[in-house]
Amino acid sequence: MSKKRFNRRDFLKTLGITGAAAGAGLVLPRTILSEHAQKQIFEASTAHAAEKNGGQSYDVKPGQLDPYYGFWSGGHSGEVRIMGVPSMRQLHRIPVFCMDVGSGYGITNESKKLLKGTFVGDTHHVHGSYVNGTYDGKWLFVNDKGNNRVARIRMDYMETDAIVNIPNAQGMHGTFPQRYPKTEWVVTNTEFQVPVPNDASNKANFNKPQNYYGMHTILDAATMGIVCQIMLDENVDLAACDYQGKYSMSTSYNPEKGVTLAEYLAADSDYLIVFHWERIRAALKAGKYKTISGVRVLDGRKGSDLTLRIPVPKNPHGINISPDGKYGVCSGKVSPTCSVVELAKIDEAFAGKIKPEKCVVAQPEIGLGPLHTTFDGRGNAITSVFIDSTNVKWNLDRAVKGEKKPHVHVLDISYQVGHIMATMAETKEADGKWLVSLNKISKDRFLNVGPLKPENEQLIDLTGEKLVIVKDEPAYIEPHDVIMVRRDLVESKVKHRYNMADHPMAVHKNEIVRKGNDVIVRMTANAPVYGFQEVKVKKGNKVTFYVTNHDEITDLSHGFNISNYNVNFVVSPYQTKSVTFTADKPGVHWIYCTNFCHALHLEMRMRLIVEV
Ligand code: CUK
Ligand code: CUA
Repeated sequence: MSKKRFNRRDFLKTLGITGAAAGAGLVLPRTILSEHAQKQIFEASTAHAAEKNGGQSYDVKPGQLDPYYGFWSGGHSGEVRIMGVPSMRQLHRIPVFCMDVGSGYGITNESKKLLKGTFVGDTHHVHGSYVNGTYDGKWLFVNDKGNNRVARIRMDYMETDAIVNIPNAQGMHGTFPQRYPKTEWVVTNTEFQVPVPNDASNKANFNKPQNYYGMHTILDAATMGIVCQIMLDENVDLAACDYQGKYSMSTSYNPEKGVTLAEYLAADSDYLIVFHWERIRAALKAGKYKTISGVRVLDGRKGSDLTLRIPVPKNPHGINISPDGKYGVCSGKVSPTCSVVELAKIDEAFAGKIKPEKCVVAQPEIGLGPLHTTFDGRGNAITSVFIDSTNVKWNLDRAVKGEKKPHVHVLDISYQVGHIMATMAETKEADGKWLVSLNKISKDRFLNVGPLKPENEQLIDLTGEKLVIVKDEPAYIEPHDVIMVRRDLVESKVKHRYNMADHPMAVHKNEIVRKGNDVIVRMTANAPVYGFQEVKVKKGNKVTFYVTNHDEITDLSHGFNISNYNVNFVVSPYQTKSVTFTADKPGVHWIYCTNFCHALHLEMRMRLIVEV
């Protein structure tokens, strides 16, 4: 084992957290990992740590399938990844807001229609659609912080099927689907406050941050249209929906509308903002909105009866609801505490019977920099603690009874954890089997691959009293969050081939249609041949290829690469894709299959002849 361990002081220096940080409530943590931590990491690296702990094996043998689907957001790669848990095998990558030259997402006409020319995306939070508080295996929803979008992924094909651009807002962040009775609404938050509308018509406010606003946006899950926006004076960060279909809620900060670091940190108390859905529906019905950028905007600022502001310290980050639906846990980030909000009290606070602050029933001290909380379904919460680099398991009941340190176990992780998530933890079926800690920094945990190092995702056995690390996995840029869904809720819904009827342009007969300057080639792919062996076009023609894969055999996908034309995509069984380009380079350009499909895969090719 390497002796060289991660130096926390150096790390904080790189963050610029030194003297000034004290004013922000940050205290310098331990400088190096404790001996205890090193021993623990060593123990974890021995093969049988998990078996010793709870008898649970993380070893998924060749040919065996994982009991959980993990859906990982891919950060500023713009994608979503599917992992097997506990094997941590990467099973699939779903391009969402980004271009993917392997599958042709961003290259084909169909995907261009979704992306509308914007290939930069930053996916943070991925959540599944719900029925009665658990996953129904239908959709995933994911935000794009980079360009103000939310996407929907249909889980039968595991592909992006809708992307909505959200106006009047910037930095879509916390995003959460309705949990009960089923997902009809999806809420999404803006990290950044901006002028509303944020366009030339409102230029008078560009330099007046006091006239910037945050938004809690409600989407219709089925249509991916915008139901309404609720305007706020705060930056709204993470989001959650309750288990009753009554409320959504968001952590928030910066009610002072600062635009510099010192200003964001000025207030000692920020809010958990709760949104009252019944009142929102009534306000829409009563026409109490302004239409801005084509969207109905309701006023949720202080004094509004649509919102409740529960004071919590300080720049809180995660809001996570316990699987029994009783508590919301706000992680303090700049405060070492987690605030436990009893959701039943929210009714009384909205009714004016109690003050909002009375909703907070416990405030245990968890560690330095608590970010996100997850649950084992047995009454324990596990919180990621960024500055300490720990996962802290603590008991909710003990906290509510007033214990300041209701800790069960503190696990050192490597290093600087962001999100953590337990299996099924965002459902009422939380099963407390596995925990994943998404650590931002890997330092010396893996072979050195240059200055851009992988992140470190650690798999933790959650079945025993203590948390035990059983696996380190490197990850490329830059997983933020994850959900882990029991296999039986997903597997039967996932298809092996497309329904040809889902693609109205599916090709049943090979044909070339010429209309003026346009050449439309409609063509099959059927191992090991394309529908044509050659296609002749004239220089300057606008050429469109439609390709339908007619192989129904599971896992027989074809590629379609046009030499010199910057085109490649993959068509899977019964799928149709198309691409349009100008034939501006005369010559012979071989089109070939890029995806291994047949003993004569190499021979699966044809000529595009661009004549002059
Ligand atoms: S997160 Cu997105 S900025 Cu904690 Cu989900 Cu960090
Ligand atoms: Cu078709 Cu390779």
